Amino acid sequence: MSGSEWTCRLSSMHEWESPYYEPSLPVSEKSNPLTRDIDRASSGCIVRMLQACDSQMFLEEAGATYQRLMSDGVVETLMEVAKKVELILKDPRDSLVVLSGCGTSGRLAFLVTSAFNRALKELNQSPVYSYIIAGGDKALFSSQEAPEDDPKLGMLSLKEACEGKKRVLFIGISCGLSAPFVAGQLDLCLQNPQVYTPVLVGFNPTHQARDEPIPGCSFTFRSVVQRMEGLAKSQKAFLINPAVGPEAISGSSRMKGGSATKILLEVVLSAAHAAAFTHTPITQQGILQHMRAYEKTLEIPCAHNEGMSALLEAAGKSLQRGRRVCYLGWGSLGVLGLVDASECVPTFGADYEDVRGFISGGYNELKNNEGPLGPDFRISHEDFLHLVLPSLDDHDMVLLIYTQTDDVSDVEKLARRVREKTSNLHAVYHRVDGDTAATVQQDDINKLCLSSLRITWPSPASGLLQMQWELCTKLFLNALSTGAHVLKGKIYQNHMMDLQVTNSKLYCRATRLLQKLSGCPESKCEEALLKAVYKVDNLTVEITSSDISTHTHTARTRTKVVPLALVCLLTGCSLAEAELRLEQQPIFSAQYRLFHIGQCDVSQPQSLRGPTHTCTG
Ligand code: S6P
Repeated sequence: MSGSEWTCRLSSMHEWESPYYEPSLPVSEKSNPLTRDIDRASSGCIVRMLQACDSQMFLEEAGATYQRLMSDGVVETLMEVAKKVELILKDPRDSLVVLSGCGTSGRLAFLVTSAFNRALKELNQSPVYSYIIAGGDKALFSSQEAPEDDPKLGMLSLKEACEGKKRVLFIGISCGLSAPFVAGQLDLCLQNPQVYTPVLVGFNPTHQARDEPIPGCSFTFRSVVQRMEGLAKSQKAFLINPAVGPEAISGSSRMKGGSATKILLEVVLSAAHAAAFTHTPITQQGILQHMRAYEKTLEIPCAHNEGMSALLEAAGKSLQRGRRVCYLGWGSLGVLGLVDASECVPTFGADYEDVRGFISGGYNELKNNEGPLGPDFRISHEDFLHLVLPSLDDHDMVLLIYTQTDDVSDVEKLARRVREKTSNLHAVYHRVDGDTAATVQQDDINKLCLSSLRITWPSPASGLLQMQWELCTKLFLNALSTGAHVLKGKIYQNHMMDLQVTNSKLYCRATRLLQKLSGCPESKCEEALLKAVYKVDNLTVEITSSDISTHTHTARTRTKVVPLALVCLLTGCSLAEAELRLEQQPIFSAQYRLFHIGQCDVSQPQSLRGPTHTCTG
């Protein structure tokens, strides 16, 4: 890379921090300058762009506008919270640590809670961790965006989880400091300090916390945060809110937001466990060491760029042909597969069948609060064999996700079954250097696969290594599903066009996007959005006088509302005409270029995503 390219890369690495860069938006909603051209990038370039975005999580604080993951203040708070957890671990009577969030934040609450309760079980200790996800367990594997707007539901679910408890450490996660569900829970904690100590995890500075009124409440997210700031001085409340930079796809907090949540929670809980059970004091150095292990984990995907872009290309091809991508996972990596797959629906407007995850052992492995979730949520490998495998062929991609500590003979058996139907079989697996167990089976699996990403780790298997495997797998899967949808043409610049408008955050994001892409005033954009939501060319008074929750409720059953609204705004055509145009040209990023900037030749499928951007370095 030349000197000027490097300077240019560095400046876009930090550009988002300038007070003049998209000043009205919080960090979590800004668009990332590094991925501005991701919609026109090659698969290799997409992989590198996503990695560059992930590496922003560990940028140094020196001279920066915002505090970072490893800033002194953040590390100090992590130590204080770890000490609170340690106290509960040492005397768990009538006590609970609750982790709660909406969407991805709730899914990570579940993942982390499961891992640390498992660790307690191995030590013959009773579980002290509990998770809450807005919308209940079905939200673990499907998009349930509406409960995010309900602060009362948040409060009630917290009260229910903590019934009879005298001491609760509540960890509320909201990457954007925005979810009313979490605000309601934090408010409950602040009103009952004799029982609850609130901790907030998110990735915006406090002054960027959402300040929109919440219907039926006297507080906003920001006012709750301000009350917590006051109490933080006396350690009666804790705020952990470093900035990790804008997401690669604007607002897609399942990516860095989710990864950073996992890192922070695991650092805190690991330190607390070490203090309570192995007399290892909680120190700044210990916390930083654990963080650096994660920072190193980020380098692993970089070492597998070629294999990664081949996987992304294969997944992209399957999706472009309207075929499937299936993840078959084992253990906690299987959970990550389930989560990544289910997030494609709200993130990319994907069909439930486009990307699906399955886990060995199904619900027995999962041990979620509500147990099996019924016929709409089939997640085991047996379900895959019965329901999905029979319809697969070479155009469908299947990815095995496992580690050497899983039942490798089971992996081989399943690989053989899959191979009978499709040659488009791939594997990502983790092993420890020098471990020769199951080498023969491993070689057999490799022979069955079109490509295998073998990730070799230097240290012996341990709790920390399992967490690193998980983070690494999360980064891989997020990159794979994001990249494949970019290749499918679902993204314009670095914005998701076809977002669902099913809660107030998404409604505001959709209106903003329409403003940005059409150049029309906010009121006109909101009007166009409502017309698309209600499927009318003229808005009635009843519609315009309804509140956002009515709009988002109606939008649950609608598809392509943002693309439709944009076509109407750009061309002035009716909804029916806009629908027709989208049918003729379903790849919306191309449609947009065609209408707006005339860059795209729709007759040439290769050029649908516009001229390919080449990336250096
Ligand atoms: C984001 C994901 C969403 C969010 C959810 C909670 O990629 O699709 O489901 O996780 O909206 O967001 P937050 O900011 O409260 O963590």
